[in-house]
Amino acid sequence: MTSFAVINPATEEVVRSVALTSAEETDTAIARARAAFPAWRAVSPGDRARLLRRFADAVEGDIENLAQLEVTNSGHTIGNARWEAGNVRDVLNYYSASPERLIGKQIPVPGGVNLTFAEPLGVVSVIVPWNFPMPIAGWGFAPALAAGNTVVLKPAELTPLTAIRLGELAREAGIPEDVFQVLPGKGSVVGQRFVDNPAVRKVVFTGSTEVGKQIMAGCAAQVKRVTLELGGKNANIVFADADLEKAAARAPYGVFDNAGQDCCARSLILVQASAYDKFMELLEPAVKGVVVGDPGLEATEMGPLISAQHKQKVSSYISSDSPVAFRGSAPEGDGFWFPPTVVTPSGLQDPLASDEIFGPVVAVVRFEDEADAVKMANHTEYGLSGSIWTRDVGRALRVSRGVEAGNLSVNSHSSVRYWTPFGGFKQSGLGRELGPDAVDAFTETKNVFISTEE
Ligand code: TAP
Repeated sequence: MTSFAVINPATEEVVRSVALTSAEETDTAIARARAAFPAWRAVSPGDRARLLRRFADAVEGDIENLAQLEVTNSGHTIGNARWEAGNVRDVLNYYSASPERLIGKQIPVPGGVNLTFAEPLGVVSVIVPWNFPMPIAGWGFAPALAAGNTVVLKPAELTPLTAIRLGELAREAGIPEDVFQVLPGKGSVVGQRFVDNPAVRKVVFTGSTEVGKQIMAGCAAQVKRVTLELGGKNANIVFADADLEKAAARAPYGVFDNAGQDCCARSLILVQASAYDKFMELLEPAVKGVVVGDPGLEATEMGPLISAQHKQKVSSYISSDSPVAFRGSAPEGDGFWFPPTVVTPSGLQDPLASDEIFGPVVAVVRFEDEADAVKMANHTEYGLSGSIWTRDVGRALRVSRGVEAGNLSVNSHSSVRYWTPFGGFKQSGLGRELGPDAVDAFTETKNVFISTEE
């Protein structure tokens, strides 16, 4: 068995060594999940709900530990990491209401009675990226378990620690071992078995658009169900009639949160030309004021990038020729640090304005009018999120309807609430997670007709 050395990205110190699951071990785990499925789906709705609530309580009791693990493994700020652990608890509690509400329909038909049932799929697999290890895991496993499926989950190789702990907490809460298994390992090994092993009935994938396309193609061979949450290049559109002070003060947190390693990061700021100079004047102190440093300190607002390799990728976008307007600060020395950086490319053809850099780099570009803003926001093949800053409610609604993205916010940068749907248009994904309907994506509708004829 090979293992992986987990590195603290803020210090570059080795935290722990984690064994990597092999392809054979993955198949064994899938077989166990399959064998556990009939008993799990037969657990009465009330008991399944109770087990999920107990799991939520176990997470609640471990929030500080989970948060510290994420600070150490992923460099998330302690404030964010506590929110992320709390999100797992909330998502479990929210979907604990589902087993008792998997309600079918009675549809009027001649000659009998027609019923529909929401049947679980069987073994569901969840593949998680390194940028939000806890919430993204929970968005998959909570509704999947609630619907009566058994789950195999693969955290990103770089960030397995909180997922391993969540697996332990599930067992402590009384969820049978084979019903929810966490398999740390490589995407090309464990993730690939999830796609290829026919006993897995669904792949829930969050990650890059490139790998998502491969997963979708692989799943096609078995018509395997798939949900994809992929990349984004999200526009923050600031109209001249907006509260410019507030728009500028909030803009850094719409992109630099989690060091920009967020599929919803508003990494393209589109500013109406007549307000551009004023906005940039206000943006500079806001960017320079972002507190970058030790993620374990309460006051820190931005930590390091996840790895040396990722830092290299982000750094490759900035050279001495880059149109850098201004930058914030970052610690020197050990750790994968990169300062908040504002660039002003001449247009959307520049990779700074069109690539998902996935780091603390934001491009600011001018637009002329409303039509122009919508066209520019839609220039990308992505379509995940975005923001609109204006005081004109009609415009806010028109632009919200015009932008081709799954999650928009007006006069804020919020994307994720566990009780509202989340997901992407175009190449940002397929399907929706969270919200009242997420459980539907983990069931098949079965139609049964019962003849009443003599
Ligand atoms: P990826 O490289 O795509 O990795 C995501 C996950 O897929 C990891 O667990 C990875 O495993 C696994 N994987 C890699 N190759 C695979 C394969 N051939 N078969 C099955 N699984 C495979 O993405 P990343 O770099 O970790 O994450 C960043 C990307 O995720 C960004 O593009 C970001 O926008 C996107 N993202 C999207 C969302 C939503 S909700 N739309 C949320 C977060 C992130 P290993 O890396 O462990 O080998």
